[in-house]
Amino acid sequence: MSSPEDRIIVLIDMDCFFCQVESRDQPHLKGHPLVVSQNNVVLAVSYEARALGVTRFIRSEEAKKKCPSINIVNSPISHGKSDNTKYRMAGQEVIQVLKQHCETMERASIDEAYLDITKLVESRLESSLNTLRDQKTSLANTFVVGYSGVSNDEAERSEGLQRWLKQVLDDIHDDQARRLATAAMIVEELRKEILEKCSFTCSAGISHNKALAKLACGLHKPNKQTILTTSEIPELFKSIPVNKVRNLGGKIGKQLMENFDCRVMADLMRFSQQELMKTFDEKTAKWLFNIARGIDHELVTPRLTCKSIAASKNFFGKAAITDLEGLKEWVGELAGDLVERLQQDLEDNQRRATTLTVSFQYLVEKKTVSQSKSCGMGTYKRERIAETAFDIISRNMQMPIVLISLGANKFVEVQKTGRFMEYFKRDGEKKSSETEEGERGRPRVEEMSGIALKEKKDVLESDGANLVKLKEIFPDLEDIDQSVLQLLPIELQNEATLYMKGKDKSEECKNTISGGNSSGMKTVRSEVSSGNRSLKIGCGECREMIPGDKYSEHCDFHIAQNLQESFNQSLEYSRTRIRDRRSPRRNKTRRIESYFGKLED
Ligand code: DCP
Ligand code: MG
Repeated sequence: MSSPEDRIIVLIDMDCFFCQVESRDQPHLKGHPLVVSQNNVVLAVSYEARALGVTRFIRSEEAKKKCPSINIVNSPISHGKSDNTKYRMAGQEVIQVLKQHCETMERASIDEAYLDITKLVESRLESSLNTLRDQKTSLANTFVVGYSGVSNDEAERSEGLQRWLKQVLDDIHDDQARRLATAAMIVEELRKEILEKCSFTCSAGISHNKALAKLACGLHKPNKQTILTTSEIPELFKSIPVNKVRNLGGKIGKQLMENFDCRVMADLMRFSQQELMKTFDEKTAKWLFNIARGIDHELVTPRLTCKSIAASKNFFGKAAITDLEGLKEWVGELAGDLVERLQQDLEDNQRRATTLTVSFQYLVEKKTVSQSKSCGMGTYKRERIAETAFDIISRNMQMPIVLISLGANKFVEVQKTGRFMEYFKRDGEKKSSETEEGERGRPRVEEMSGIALKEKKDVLESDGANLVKLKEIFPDLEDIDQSVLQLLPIELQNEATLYMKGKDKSEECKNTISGGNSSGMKTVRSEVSSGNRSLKIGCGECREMIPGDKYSEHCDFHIAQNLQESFNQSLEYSRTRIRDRRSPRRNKTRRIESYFGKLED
């Protein structure tokens, strides 16, 4: 491939997806006007209902008024809010079919996926062109931009397609077009297989990048596919509104219309990158300059799962949350919903979210104010997530609250293949064969004496590799979920216990210091100082091997560091700055500072 634009990219988008899922469950709805509503708002409209003027986002009653014969299905409710699990799982069925044919696939939404089929096309180029030449396939649902007309008229489609195909097959030099024709054959097959296996129709866009594939896909629906060649872009862009292009639907599109008077994509061609940089940053300006010419370098990132999982709810009008009781109730519901989905996701995709993002909106003088805060997530426990969310939102104390969203993101894999448990079993097997190597050079436990023996044994038996593994599963080791912990092989359970002990120990000391008594710290020192000074001791906090005679000093450093961190956190969260310079907190901070000063000396 000489350039990224030589890629063959496809967008598959399911037709009126929620409606198809519902009519698969209730076949008597198939072929009839149908809408799927959530909270009385229409989210999906069947093509039969669209033909009768029903549109998305109207209220169910309005849909009924427009089309008295309409069937209205309310989507399932769970935790007091709409539950899309059924639709998500149906989308997953389609992904499973596509996965059999294409590795480079990115799930873009509940019913959309991008596929990079460049390699597949290469491998089938010659044979597919022969098939097309021999007219063994009719590409029955394929449209070609610039050839097949803008409507879904079949005669026009067929005539235009044949004209284009003749050109493609005669001109052996138009490699791009030949590869797009091959792609069209492959996509017809994929769509047929989806219909056979899942009973869903879908539409597709076939072109050289994500933006063009997405644009092409929307041109002919339902149950159709559209080829967009680069040579047709200038003409097509004369009629494409700016906000219909991927990534231009929001603020950027609005700025282009307001600041540059761009109505259609062809208008954007008039501006140089420098001119665009007067409004946009360099990266955006460059992207806009390229997209005006149909160029988009964004790769299809292999990803079959969504980047984040969120449980959200709007609280419109009288439903707005006005007190802490209401807030507590709803964060509990949303956390419950989130946890159910995260647990399912863990089972399905063997990954754990590491970050929790709490977003909420409240009204101030009838204006909506949005806030969002992210923090580490080391547990899938409903209560802990609810507490964290409650803490974040209530700290703000602004009412009424009109939206709450609890999102989990930054996922880490917990295994590459096979089941969760098998992974750890395999890993455990590997570990035992590595034990000999890992043991070399370590002091024998019997070499130690006194009270410190037990603690040192624990520390010394700890293995850095185990800690790395443990961190893959529990990125926030501060908050380990015991129920999941019990599923792990014993060495990882031990590692976690050791880690927690190390934490408890420093917590204990922290508490003692905060209370104005330093005896806890001294105890740790005296225990450790009874050990063999020639040995190195693994630090339970930072995992470094520390010479025995430096160990107590090292522990003190962590104690002070932890204390400092906890002060920093409370300072960050505090809404009012410390005003009283003589406050006890200030005195404590000074003590820590002087302690660090002492260490540096
Ligand atoms: N959906 C939703 N909320 C939105 C938009 C869509 O819950 N704001 C749901 C309902 C849709 C599904 O997601 O059925 C897929 O969205 P699409 O935009 O792909 O719309 P459809 O699949 O319904 O129709 P189309 O045939 O135009 O793709
Ligand atoms: Mg769709």
